[in-house]
Amino acid sequence: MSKPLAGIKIIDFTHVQAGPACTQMLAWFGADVIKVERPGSGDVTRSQLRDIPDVDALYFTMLNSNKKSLTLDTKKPEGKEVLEKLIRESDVLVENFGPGALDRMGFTWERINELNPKMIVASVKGFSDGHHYEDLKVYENVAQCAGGAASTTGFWDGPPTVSSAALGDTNTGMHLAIGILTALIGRGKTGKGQKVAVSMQDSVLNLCRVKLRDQQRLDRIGYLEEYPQYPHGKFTDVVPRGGNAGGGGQPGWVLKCKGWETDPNAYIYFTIQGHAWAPICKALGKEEWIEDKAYNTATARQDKIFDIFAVIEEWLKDKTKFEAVDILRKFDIPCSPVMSMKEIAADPSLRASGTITEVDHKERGKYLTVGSPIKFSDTTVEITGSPLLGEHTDEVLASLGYNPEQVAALHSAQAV
Ligand code: CAO
Repeated sequence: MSKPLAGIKIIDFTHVQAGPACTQMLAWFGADVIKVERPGSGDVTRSQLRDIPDVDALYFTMLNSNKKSLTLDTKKPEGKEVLEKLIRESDVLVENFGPGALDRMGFTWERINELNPKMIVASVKGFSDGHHYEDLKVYENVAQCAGGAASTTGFWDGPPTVSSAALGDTNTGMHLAIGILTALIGRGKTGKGQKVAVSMQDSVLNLCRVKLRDQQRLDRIGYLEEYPQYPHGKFTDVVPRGGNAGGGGQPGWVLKCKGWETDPNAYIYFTIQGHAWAPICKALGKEEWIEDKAYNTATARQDKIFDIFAVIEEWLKDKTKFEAVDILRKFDIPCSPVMSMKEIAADPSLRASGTITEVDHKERGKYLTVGSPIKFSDTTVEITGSPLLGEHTDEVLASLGYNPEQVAALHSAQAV
């Protein structure tokens, strides 16, 4: 069966992570994604953090699967001409250059719209248009700080902390993918393309929605009952860092299991779901707490929640994180082992579902990547290796109508 996005042609003018994560996902779902890269060097991630000399780095291969690579110097007149032809024939152009770079190249929104009124132009920037920081170049951790994630992550006695999850990069790319698909559906109704813009700050903030909820609650009542600061600690006028506390109405914490002294990940996350109090007591062998008024409501437990966690840790002392979860799941308690990346790479369920998948690369051989987290009933997502730099240059030029002599001329002008 043809893939849902088959026939959609995308000029992928992206680099590093935010843009490539977006176009990679669209390529997985069948779009024809042509990555445009500078001749000679290409996407900077090809050579960043290499583990094998002279071979595309994993940073690149894991974000650029299922794409074609066209080298093109879009600052040269010959290169601009090729890009113009591509724009005329494509549906979407995605870019995440620094602010103003596309305009400086001569490809303003107005110019692209003139070349192809059906074209959707999708951009990632650090900050949104008109923002007082709109001129800033931005990387992942900068966005996490700008979007409110860092000030609310970590422990209260430590500095603002960034997450290892790519909230600024891949998350922004996923927002952009939604924007592009929305614009494509819109174009089906109006026949017109449009500009889709997503900022990294906004995308981080969109994931920090509950922290803005907490700021407003704090402003009104002066405390936040689900934070470890309550009721024994102090609140200021800003949302504090809550360590590993649960962000909703269910208290939770990371708890030590057997072996934590030597294994940095011998922990589980344990959630005390209000209506699961009786099963929790049964699982822990603390049946006397079930009816005890000092324990049997969420409010009664609040001031001794860390004493309760200490009792659970005592119970966990002789159990590995996997043994503990195997017991707790029978009591319907929301919990998980803290998984290391090594454990995730070997996890049989993640392998079976294709979320962790092995891909072949022409020069690197086999490597692991994260496959599609989105599963379909009728669409199989196959992940193919990332392209070598310029691997599809001649093929793409031929598809644009360039004959072999013209292709050779572009090569000798170093425009491709
Ligand atoms: N041919 C010719 N020139 C090319 C080209 C090509 N194929 N591809 C890129 N270039 C040029 C651009 O036109 C630009 O030139 P000018 O600055 O002279 O106009 C130049 O390369 C550099 O582009 P850049 O500003 O995007 O690159 P940078 O390394 O300085 O900055 C980054 C990188 C990521 C900080 C910046 O691109 C950015 O802020 N992007 C938006 C936010 C974003 O996506 N960040 C996430 C990155 S993932 O962590």
